[in-house]
Amino acid sequence: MLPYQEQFIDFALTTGVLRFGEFKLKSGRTSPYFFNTGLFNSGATMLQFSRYFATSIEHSDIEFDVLFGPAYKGITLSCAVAMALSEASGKEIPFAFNRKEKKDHGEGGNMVGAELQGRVAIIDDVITAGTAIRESVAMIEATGAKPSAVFLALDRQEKGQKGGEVTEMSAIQQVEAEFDIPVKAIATLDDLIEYLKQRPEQAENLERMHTYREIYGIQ
Ligand code: OMP
Repeated sequence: MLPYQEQFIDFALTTGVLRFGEFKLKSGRTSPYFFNTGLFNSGATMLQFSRYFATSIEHSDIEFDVLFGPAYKGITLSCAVAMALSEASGKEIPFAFNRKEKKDHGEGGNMVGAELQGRVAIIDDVITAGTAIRESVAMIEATGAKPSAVFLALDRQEKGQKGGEVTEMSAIQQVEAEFDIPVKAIATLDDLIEYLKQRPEQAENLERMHTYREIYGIQ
């Protein structure tokens, strides 16, 4: 775990975005932690969040031409992270997002922002089933551009589900394999566990996280 990842986990905990407890997930699983980026809901916290995202993207060494955020969460995310990346690099970072409702007047269509061209990186907070990413890939390909990477806030590194069956690969690994594109998250479940290991007062949470990883974690 790199220092910025540890700082990001600290920040997610102080803002209440990352919580330990008992949470029911979309998959039906009961998780000892939950990550809710909807709570980065002020100018200051969004700015800080987007700077961590920018640092993670720079560490990935993945190059791209346009940053694309799927509606709705990706709308604010693509804008904020493009700003943070510009701040860090001094470069123009074109960004775009879609609207869910197609507009039939004015400029029409469902894309807003920079034209999708060249290598397009998708940005989102967490992938659960990968539906939003698959839809994004289809939208990007329909414009003739190339989906080239996915940037996420957290990789839960847990087994996926397909047609009611548990899969050995996570939804993220499935996306990587299916589209042959890299996925890079600011932090992962492994990072969270490493973070807890360094904090003796978190021993109970660590144990619950270990148990959860043993049952649902990917190899
Ligand atoms: P979208 O933002 O629509 O992709 O949904 C993400 C889903 O992941 C939401 O249903 C969340 O409730 C869920 N989720 C988190 O946001 N954070 C987690 O730590 C775990 C989940 C989840 O349910 O797996």
